[in-house]
Amino acid sequence: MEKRKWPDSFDFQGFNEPIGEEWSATDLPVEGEIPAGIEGAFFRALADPAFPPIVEKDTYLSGDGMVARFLIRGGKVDFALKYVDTKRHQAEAAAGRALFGAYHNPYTDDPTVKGVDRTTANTTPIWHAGRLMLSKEDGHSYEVNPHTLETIGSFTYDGELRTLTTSAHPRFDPATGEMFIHGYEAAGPATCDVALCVVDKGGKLVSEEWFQAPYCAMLHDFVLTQNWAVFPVFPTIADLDRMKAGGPAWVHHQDVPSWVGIMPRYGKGSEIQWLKGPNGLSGYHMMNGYEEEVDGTTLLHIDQNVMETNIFPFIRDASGIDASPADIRAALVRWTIDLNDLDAGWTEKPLGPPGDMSRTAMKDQGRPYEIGYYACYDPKVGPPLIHSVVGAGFNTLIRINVQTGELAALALGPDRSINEPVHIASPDPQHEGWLAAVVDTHSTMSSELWIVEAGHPARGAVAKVRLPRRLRPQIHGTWVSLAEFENSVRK
Ligand code: V55
Ligand code: FE
Repeated sequence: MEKRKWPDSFDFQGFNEPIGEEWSATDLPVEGEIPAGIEGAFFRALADPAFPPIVEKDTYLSGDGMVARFLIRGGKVDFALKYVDTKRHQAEAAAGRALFGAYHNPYTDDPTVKGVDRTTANTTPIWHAGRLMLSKEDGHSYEVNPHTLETIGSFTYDGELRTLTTSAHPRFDPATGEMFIHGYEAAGPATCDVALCVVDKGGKLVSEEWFQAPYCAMLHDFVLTQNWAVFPVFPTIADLDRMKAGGPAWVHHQDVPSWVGIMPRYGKGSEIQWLKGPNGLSGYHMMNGYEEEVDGTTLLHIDQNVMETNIFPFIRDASGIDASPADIRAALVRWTIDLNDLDAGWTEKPLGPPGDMSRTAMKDQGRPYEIGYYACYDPKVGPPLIHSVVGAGFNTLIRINVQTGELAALALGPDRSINEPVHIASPDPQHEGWLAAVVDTHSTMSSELWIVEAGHPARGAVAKVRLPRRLRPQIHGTWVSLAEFENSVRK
């Protein structure tokens, strides 16, 4: 292939330089020992553009979806990486060049692909009811065969789905086995319609309730508790006229309030209630949330990283916001809502240092919990290194006890970036399990899979799996036990 020419921005440089090749390898070299309790598949979504963009500037977020899988069995590790063969990927491969235009703006596409599904399915590998689905918030997920990584097609629950989108951040109730998944811009570009879908343990779509958001926000994630679905809404807003004029889809508004919508999780869309909060905030991922009975009322706690402005440089540029990432104030915080006093809005309490890609054990989702994990960039560990979606990679892995504030950290030093970890539950319920994450070394441009004791991240990796080739940084990942993997719907 002729050498591809990439735009001059961090999205395409250093560890972010596109790779664009499918490959696989078996029995990778392991330093240390894979703990015997770890058997399963670690699926990862990557963004890796097959062709240079047709717009002058483009973001990392636009890259074609690829799905990666580490398969861990009997202490051995296999790896495979393949494109998600979306309609978009097919159309561009046939043309031998990019045809889809600016991020999230269909009005900038080449006329030959008008109406073609433009999602890249590059954000999260979702596992539910024995199926693997690669998702992005701007369209429907694509089902992928978990064994062959071959793409099956767009996934719409047997055509039952009405929303035009489902997000990359479903929430699961570990007790019922249900999956709750929302979709914003449910009725099309820049619409305020949001859908909340309930999918039962068997994978059947049992309800789809719509509500109106206060504005068309980039509604990336939400929180599920035992009774509530909670939607933090931040003022990164799409505008149809601006999009039609070929402008940026997303502009962040420092002078527009944030909101939280709360809806009974099995309720009607019309039951949503809105609480208004401070102007200009931003957030993408929520760690967890739960309800607590206190003095005759119910408190709803939502734990998430909240920032004073949007973290994506391309969105700040489009918004005329001048701030370097290192100066943006942020923190892991707890927002608490008193269900008997919604007019009071919410209160905020700091929990931990700023960071993102938060995880908990699946058993803790939506109920009172203690332990969370996330990645952060700590300037004391090293200078910012180009890695992943916001420019500076994460160099520290954090374990936090959200009840006591106790922190433990694995600092990776000045030459490494860490991708989002997955939590792997242990067969021993007394044991906290493990975290697995790909760690990238910049000086050697190489990637390794690290396995860390979840309860003791500061001790470092108990096993490192060396990869023969560099990986492009991950977006999100999902752990699937070997039993679930082997009982998949697709064989
Ligand atoms: C995010 C990632 C996306 C996207 C929108 O992490 C938001 C946030 C990889 O794609 O399209
Ligand atoms: Fe995300």
